[in-house]
Amino acid sequence: MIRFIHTGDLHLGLQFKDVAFHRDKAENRRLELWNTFERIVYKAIEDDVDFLFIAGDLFEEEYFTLGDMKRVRDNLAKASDVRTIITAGNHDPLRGNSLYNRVDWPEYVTIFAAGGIEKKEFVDKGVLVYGYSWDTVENREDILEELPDLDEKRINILIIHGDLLDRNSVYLPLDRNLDKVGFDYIGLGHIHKPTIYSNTMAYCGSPEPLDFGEIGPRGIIEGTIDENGTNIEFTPFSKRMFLERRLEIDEDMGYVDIMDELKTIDEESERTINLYRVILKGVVNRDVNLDLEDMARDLGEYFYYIELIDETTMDYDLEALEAANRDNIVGYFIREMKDRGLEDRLTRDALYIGLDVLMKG
Ligand SMILES: [Mn+2]
Repeated sequence: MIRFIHTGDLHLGLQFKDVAFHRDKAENRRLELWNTFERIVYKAIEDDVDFLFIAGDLFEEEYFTLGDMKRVRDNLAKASDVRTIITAGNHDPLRGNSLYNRVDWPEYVTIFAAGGIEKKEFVDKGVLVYGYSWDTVENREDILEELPDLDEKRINILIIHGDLLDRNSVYLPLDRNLDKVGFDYIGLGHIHKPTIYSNTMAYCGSPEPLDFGEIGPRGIIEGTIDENGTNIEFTPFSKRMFLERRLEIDEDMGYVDIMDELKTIDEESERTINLYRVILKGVVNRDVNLDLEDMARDLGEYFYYIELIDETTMDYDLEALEAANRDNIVGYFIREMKDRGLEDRLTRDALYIGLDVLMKG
């Protein structure tokens, strides 16, 4: 039996320059990527796995330094009983001047060369690993064409960074049929959302999410392969999650009510670790001043990070509006909606949304 950990898309070195969240949080995030990488290596050692697969985008070429590369090397060097397998992705392509080529690697770390699918044998483990490294930032090769024959007496594993979701992708489009070729495991990189397609094919996803485009749990894939087949499972491993919540408010709620709801939108143990985006929905009382930045600041001690998005509508003074607009479309609209019955939540929301449009128009 062999045991493995499959990771990828760590994006070490990323500087989070474009993200919406505050600079000190972004700087923290950069350190947390490193910390999570180091935790993964430590786990590989502790769990005594046979292989640690890294399926591309280990680092950000744009920001990475030789010192950073040595830090990667020195971490992996600690895992001397683990075969670490690295295939390069589109963010860390393996071309001539790549930092991958500028440090000396221990013999138990294998970095696949660019230029097509390569095969490496690990005799003591009875394993053949097929790997593919990028040497460009875009790539439309058809790798199914060049797949070598598998050796059925061995365990066959493919590690590759590519796009299984889009046949027209410029990021190495892959075919779902890859799973039918006969590999005991296909460890994919590139899509940051962890996705298990079958027992034998999965995206590990980014172990540490990078922004609000990567909502929910993130982690690693842990697996075993023996004569009965392959078993894999997703293990949450990120230090923090990006989370999105919705808060429905209504015209009966004052500022304090809204803040109280926000403060308790999740357990304290979650709020003080994760990064939250809360979308405010519903109808706001016209006396409540929703200053989102002030509110987020006020909530600072309740959340590690929170940002608010306002998708509310205002509750208009219907009597005054109707009186002032008796003979135009605003008045007609209010009367029509009143006739339909404002005790119905949907009708009332439709009225306020419609008024928003009409008043701004
Ligand atoms: Mn990536």
